Amino acid sequence: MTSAPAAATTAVPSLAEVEALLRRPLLELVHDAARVHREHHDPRKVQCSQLLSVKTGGCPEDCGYCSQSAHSQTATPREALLAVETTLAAARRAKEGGADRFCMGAAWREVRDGAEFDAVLAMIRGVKALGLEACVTLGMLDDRQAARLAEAGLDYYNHNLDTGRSHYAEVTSTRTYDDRLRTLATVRDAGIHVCSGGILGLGESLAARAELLHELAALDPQPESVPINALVPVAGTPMGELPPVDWSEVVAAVAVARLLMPRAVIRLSAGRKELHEAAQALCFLAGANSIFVGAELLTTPNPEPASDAALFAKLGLEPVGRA
Ligand code: SAM
Ligand code: DTB
Ligand code: SF4
Repeated sequence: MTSAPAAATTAVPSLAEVEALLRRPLLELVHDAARVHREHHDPRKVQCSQLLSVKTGGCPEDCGYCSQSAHSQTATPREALLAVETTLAAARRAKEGGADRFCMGAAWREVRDGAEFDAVLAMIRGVKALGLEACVTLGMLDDRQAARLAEAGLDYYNHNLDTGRSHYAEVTSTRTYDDRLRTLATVRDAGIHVCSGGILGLGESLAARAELLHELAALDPQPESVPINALVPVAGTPMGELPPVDWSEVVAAVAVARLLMPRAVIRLSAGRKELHEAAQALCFLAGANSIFVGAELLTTPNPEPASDAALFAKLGLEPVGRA
C-alpha cells in the first residue's frame, strides 16, 4: 500500500487555532513540534538542495521583496538564460559539495513554449542523469507544460504562496493569490511533487502569517516540501528597508509548519545567513529538515559550506546524501 496523503490523516486546525499556535510559549511549541518531527522523520537527517539562478533579472512581476523584478532599481544584473552545459557544470559541483537536489530558478512570470523552455527541459534531464533530484521554479505554467516537465523527470516544482491571502496585494499586484493556487493544482495534477511555502518579514501581521500556514496545510494533498524563508532585504526594492524578523518568529513558524504538516519536509530557506547558529539549532529541533547549501541562493548570499559543515558537526546532523 502506498502511504496516504498527509491531509487525509491530519485534520487541519482552524485559522484561529493556527494563530493561537504561533502565540504559544516558544519552548512549549518547540517541544511539541520536536515530538511530532521524531514520529515522522529521522531527526538527524537534513535534505540539502543547491540553487542556481538560470535566468536572472528583468522579471515583469512586481513582487516587492525581489531583487529580480523589472519594477525595482536593484544592483542585480539582467541576464539571458544560462547555457545547458554551464548549468550542468554547476550541478556537478553541487553534487560534489554534498547536495542531493539541484534547484533551478528563472525570473519569469510564466513558462513560454520555445527554445528556452526546451533548454530548461534539457537541464532537468541532465541533472537527473547526474543522480540528483531536480527542482525548478519558473512561475505560472499550463497543463501541457507541466506534463513536459514531468516527462523530463522533474521531481519538485517550487511555487510559493509567499504570505497570507489578506496581505498578498501589499506584496504583489501583477498576479493574484488564486493564480498561485491554480499553478499549484496544475503541478499536482501532473504528478510532480509540490514545494510551496512563504516568506516571513514582509510586514505581515501574525494573523496573516497564520493564514499562510493554514492555506498551505489545507492543500489536499499537503505539499511535500515547505520552504520557510525570512526576507533577505534587497536595496532598491519596496521591501528593502523592512525590519528583520526576530529569530524566535522563524523558530515558531517552523514549529507550527511541522505541527500542521507532519509528513512534509520543512525547509529552513532564505535568511539563514542572518540566523545565528543557536537559532538554526532550535529550528532543526522544531522540525526543519532541509536547507539550501552553497554560498549563494539565487542572487543573495547563503552561509559558506565550511560553516554549515561545522554546524552539522556540532549538532550531529547529516546530509541525506551521505550514508
Ligand atoms: N519567478 C518565479 C516565482 O516567483 O515563482 C520563481 C523565482 S522566485 C525568485 C522564487 C521565490 O523566492 C519567491 O516566490 C519568493 O518566495 C522567494 N524569494 C525571492 N526573493 C526573496 C527574498 N529577497 N527573500 C526571501 N525570499 C525570496
Ligand atoms: C524558496 O522558497 N526560496 C528560494 C527558492 N524557493 C527558489 C529562493 C530564495 C531567494 C532568496 C533571494 C535571492 O537569492 O534572490
Ligand atoms: Fe519575478 Fe519571481 Fe521575483 Fe516575483 S519573485 S519578481 S515572479 S522572479
